[in-house]
Amino acid sequence: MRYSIANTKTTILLLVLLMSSARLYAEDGYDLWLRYKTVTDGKLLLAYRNTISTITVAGESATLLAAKEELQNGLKGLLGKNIPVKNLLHNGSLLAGTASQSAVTRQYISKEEMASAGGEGFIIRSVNHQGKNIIIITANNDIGVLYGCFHFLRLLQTRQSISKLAIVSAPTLQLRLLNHWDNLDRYVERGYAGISIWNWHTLPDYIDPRYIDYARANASIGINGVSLTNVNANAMVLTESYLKKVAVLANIFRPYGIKVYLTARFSAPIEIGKLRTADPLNDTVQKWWNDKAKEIYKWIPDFGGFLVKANSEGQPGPQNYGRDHADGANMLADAVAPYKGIVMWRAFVYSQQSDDRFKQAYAEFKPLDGKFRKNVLVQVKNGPIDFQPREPFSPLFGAMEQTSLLMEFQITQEYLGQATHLVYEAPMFKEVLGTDTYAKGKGSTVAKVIDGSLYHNSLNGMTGVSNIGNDRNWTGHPFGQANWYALGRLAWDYNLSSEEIADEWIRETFSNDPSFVAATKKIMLLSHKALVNYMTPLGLNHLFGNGHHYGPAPWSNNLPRPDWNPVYFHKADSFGIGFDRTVTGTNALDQYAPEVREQYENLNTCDEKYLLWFHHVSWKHKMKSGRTLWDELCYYYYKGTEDIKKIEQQWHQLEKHIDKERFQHVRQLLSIQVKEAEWWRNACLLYFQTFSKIPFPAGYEKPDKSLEYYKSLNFPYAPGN
Ligand code: GCV
Repeated sequence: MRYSIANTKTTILLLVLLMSSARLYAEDGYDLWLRYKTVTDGKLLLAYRNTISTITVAGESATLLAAKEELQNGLKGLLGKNIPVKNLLHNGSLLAGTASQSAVTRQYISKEEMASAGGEGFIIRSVNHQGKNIIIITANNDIGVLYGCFHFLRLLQTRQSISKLAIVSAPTLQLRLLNHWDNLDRYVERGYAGISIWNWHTLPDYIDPRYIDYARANASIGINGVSLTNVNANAMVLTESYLKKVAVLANIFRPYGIKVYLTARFSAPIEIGKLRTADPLNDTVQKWWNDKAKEIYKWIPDFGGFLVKANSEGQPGPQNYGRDHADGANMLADAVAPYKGIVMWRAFVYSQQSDDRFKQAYAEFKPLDGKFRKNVLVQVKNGPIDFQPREPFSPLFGAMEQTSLLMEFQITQEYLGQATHLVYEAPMFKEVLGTDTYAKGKGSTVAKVIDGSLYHNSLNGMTGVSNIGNDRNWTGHPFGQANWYALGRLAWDYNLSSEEIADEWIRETFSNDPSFVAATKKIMLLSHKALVNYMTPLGLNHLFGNGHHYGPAPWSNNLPRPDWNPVYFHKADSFGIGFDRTVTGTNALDQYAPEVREQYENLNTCDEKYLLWFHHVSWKHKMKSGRTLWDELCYYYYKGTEDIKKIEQQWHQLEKHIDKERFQHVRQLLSIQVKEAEWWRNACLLYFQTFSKIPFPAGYEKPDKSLEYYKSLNFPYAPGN
């Protein structure tokens, strides 16, 4: 065989080209849940093709153009053929537009029905119009039409029948937000999926197509606002050169119904305004913020408003000037009020002076109830401490009758194995939303507090601290996408079950193969429980290594502030373990309504999943299972680890059902997760055993390493260090 050098070069080139085109089409997770792969069930494909023949969009706004494009692309993918856009209606037309723009729509959908869709909701209806079967997707506003189009595509993506549609859907919450903790240098605080997607350097001139796909993804799940920057804020973002960049992002997001918010550093008047003070009661400071608001709205006419972290973890705030949170929030609220802006003022505060970090937010904010302007929401983390794997609800929910509260969940898995562990967070979100605060008697759930219905608040909403970065698949762990998805879907309708949301997401993201869907759903629904058990069972919390918050370090006690050290949180001693928050302890339980307090204050009736949140319990205490507390702790640490092993095995069975890229990615991460569950279990139990002095119950495999070994591990490269 004769091979010339030129031939060899050509072959190599061809191979490289082939490989790179294979890479282009590889399933890298970029498309999220908007994959729009052609329906493979021939019968169903035919039924869909017979039902949809053309697209008609009534109107030409940027939002409706986005809707049209999404329908065209989505249907082309799903149906495997072009669906033409036509002005006239045909049999099989999809008619999208507001009722005001379409006489045909008005003919079939009454004013009352339209009213039920509200400002952002939509209606999807199959009708027979002059002998033609058509499907109407309508709303009171263009954005509702776009949401309706995404929902319609979801029906096909999840293989539902579209033959007789009669859907009305309206969001349960007004503000459905993401909070990015992205710094201007693109470092993402608690971000585990690369650097920030906001490329401040190339903005405003270069528009990364990712910005548009980000907006599409958010709109598809109903997210309607994003705070772009870290709550540990940099005042520079409020300067003109950055506002021009922010304005470009706002322009991109606007057609998708997404408003932009910025974090406001409280000391900005000093840092970028050259004032000598940031005292909120000072006239010059107030004028500075008023002028700043005017300038912002010049660049971004629909700017959403400010998100503020003040007097928390070293951030400046009104207390620096002897003022309170209401003084600070109201000053900013007054500045944005003329433009219908809002202020989201965070309640994540805790100080060294308090005898219990759990109590601090309530102690500072409860006395201020009624003092905030109407355009202020107090943004409260779901639990009283800090996004632990499981927390009881923050006592502020239900306690603030005259204040709008915004729920803050954390999508990024700071304390949940970050982007390495597979954890589906919807069950955790739902657990909090469904808990009864008893603030106005039985049925006063946290959900009813944050949707404003309990106290008739004018503003309401939910936000998630984003897990998005510039990793090709957006979230690092392929299953991290499910948590972004779940936050949006729950903010739209918190009555959806974790199972329903998982079902949708799996079908849209991976496959509709029934055995894959069933098995993956099982994995997802078990994952949070498993993680709680191998990390912090029975109400343990904050056992994480300082700084990185990744691995276990329950022994850690070297930080100057006691409430930053794990030993402060678990209080293990020779008698037992747990934090006494009853009257014999810090009495934090008193911050809850009496019915909630009663549920938790009795050691024997307290829900055991929260036991060590509220009680210091003897190692020998008899649990409901009949085991002693020590044995129960061992039982759960081992159970969590076994469950994650089970999940790993179940995933291995699924290889043939999906693409090899994502299968392998998840498989390899699961093998790390299994090892790390064992690490958590062994490190925690060996350490707690130094107090309990009780052997492991019979039948458990003994840790193969010593406590000294686990204590010697450190993570200089872990994010957060
Ligand atoms: C943005 C925790 C995190 C911090 C975060 C803070 C907050 O303490 O570890 O990184 O700071 O919460 O929510 O403000």
